[in-house]
Amino acid sequence: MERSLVLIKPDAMERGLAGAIIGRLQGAGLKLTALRMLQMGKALAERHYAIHKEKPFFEDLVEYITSAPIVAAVFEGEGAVERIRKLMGATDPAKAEPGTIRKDYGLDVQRNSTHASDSPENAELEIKNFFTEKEKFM
Ligand code: IDP
Ligand code: MG
Repeated sequence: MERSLVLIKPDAMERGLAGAIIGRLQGAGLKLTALRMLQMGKALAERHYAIHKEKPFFEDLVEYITSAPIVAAVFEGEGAVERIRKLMGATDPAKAEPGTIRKDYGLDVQRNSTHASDSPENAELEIKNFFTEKEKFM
């Protein structure tokens, strides 16, 4: 089944929005299959956002995403990647469609509340940065 990595970013965590955002994805029929809270270190942030390392906003982005604890989640479903991108809306909340998560919760183009994978292939790579396949605790 198709999977997507979702991150609830520091701006949303600081406003207590993790439950609301997870609830919206579950309410849309996506299945939550992994969940953890963590504070990203610089190395993980640079790996997760490696594709943007030449962008002018890269350093700021790494500083922001490592600034506070986040929630990482895996959601599963048919066409999950595209469905979740649609539910989140455009990168810039000001340009996001009404009713999307970023329109409702995002603050600006950087502090846009969520990350979601942009292809099934990238989802599988991104998930590996945050989860091992079979976790057991005792
Ligand atoms: P996406 O999260 O919608 O896939 P990307 O272009 O992959 O958007 O950018 C990754 C993240 O980098 C965005 O979610 C946002 O937090 C930040 N970002 C993107 N563009 C800008 C910008 O122009 N200024 C500041 N931050 C940006
Ligand atoms: Mg992206």
